[in-house]
Amino acid sequence: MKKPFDLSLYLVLDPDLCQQHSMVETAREAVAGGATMVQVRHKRASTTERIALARSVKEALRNTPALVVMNDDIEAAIEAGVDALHIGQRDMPAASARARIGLNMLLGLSVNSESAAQAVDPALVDYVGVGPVFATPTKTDHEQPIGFAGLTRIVAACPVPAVAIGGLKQQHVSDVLATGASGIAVVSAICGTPDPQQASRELWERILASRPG
Ligand code: TZP
Ligand code: MG
Repeated sequence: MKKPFDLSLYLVLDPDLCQQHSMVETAREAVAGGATMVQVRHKRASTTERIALARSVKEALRNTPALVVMNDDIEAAIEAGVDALHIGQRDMPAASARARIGLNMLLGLSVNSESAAQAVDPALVDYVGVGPVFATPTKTDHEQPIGFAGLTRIVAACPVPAVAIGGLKQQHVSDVLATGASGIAVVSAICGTPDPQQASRELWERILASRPG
């Protein structure tokens, strides 16, 4: 069974930014502070290393509601038994990914344009990552930044829930959620901080404060 998912506070782990704490420790601390999903994204690692890392993250988050996502590496996702696979537009077609992972794993897809959002098939894809909202040094090869206006249009065009990414910090939470996005995805706002639990808690408090009702 696919697990129910909550995109509210989506941490993407980065091995270069997780300096003061290991990636596993960062995941644990971030979830203690409120992170709802944790993506293992390690471009330089081998599949074997990604499997080991994902297993360690899963173990660290075992008694929490947070979900573990694998970026790009479909074999690692299956082997580690993570909750979700996240792919980019250029990685592989969503239909191929869905055929390979089956019906029990969530599938996330990156989108950067309204046309890509309209092309999303909700029978295949469970959520989208939309961005970059702002230019960010964390991903050097990112697409053209879309800003909040672009985010609003893309979220509206998309048939599945969206999480915004790219240059997002605490002060952007309310503007992100006002676009209709379901959540905020961050790397440096959590990984690059001395206290990932505190950074997550502050983001989480802004999320709660920004929600209607
Ligand atoms: N995809 C689009 S932007 C980005 C990714 C993985 C990096 C976002 O990093 P940060 O540090 O939150 O700006
Ligand atoms: Mg990718």
